[in-house]
Amino acid sequence: MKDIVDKIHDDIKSMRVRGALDIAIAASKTLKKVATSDAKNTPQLLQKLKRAGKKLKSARPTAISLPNAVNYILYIADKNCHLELNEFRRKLLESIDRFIDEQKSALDRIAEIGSNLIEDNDLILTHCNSDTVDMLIKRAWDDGKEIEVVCTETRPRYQGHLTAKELSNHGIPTSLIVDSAAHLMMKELKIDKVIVGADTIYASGDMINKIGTSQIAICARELDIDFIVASESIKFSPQSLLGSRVEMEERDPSEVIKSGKLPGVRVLNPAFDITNADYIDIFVTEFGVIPPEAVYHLLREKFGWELEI
Ligand code: RI2
Repeated sequence: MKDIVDKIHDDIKSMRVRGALDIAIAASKTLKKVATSDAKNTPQLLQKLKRAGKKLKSARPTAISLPNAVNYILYIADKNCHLELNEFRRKLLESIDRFIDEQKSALDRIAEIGSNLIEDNDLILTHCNSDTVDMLIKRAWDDGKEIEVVCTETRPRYQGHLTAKELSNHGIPTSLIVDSAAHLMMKELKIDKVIVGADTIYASGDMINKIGTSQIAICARELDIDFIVASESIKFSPQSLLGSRVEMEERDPSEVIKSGKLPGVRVLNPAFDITNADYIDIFVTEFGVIPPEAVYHLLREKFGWELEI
């Protein structure tokens, strides 16, 4: 049987498990399993956890939520490595459970805060598939807001179809457009708000999300449409305070062209792009609504531990 760490690594890499928050939670649950596995003593278990963490972090490079979750759990493990094995395990499992619960509460809090930003008759455009955005929009609908949503398909993997299905199953009037119709539809349908999720947010307020997000943000600015990012703080990059940048994932050409090639043509498949802070109006986080300029302060306040390592 395949080792659980290898299995989850492969699930994340192949995007069977996807979405920035979901991959962080999947990695946390995997480390929880490793924490309950056989070991002779604390140093041995700590070694196992570090090996597993390294493997999990290598599954996909761009969403900072993945290393943030793993690094946090390893930080707690390191801090408690003086404890004897059973006590070490107990402490660690408790911390992982608390961490996972905090992520779920963050999602809920963002939905609550975000719903208050939505007005009756708002026409919202979203790109790709973000659980955070889905939750926010569904909460607004449940709170009685009469809204409609336009989803972009999000080639090449069509995650926009997932969003459209989810929101329409919830009873929300939903339309689907091809990615290249975004500008025209934003203008003709008179979109009120664009709301997207995030994979990584830098201290500068620049934000990484699914490929195509940045051009939608530029269109939103041209048309004077609010551009809102809904994101848990787990997607903020503490290392960006020190100038560090994540690797931008480039996926297999076979996701774009079934055969993987067009004779004589190089097929490129970048999975993410960076939206400049200048094009972002606000971030909705579990700590409240903040402008891009406030990301720096939030990072210093909430992720000080990360910079101590
Ligand atoms: P939640 C996804 O990445 C999308 O880019 C989405 O906007 C972002 O993660 C955040 O998703 P991918 O895994 O955490 O589809 O809000 O490449 O679910």
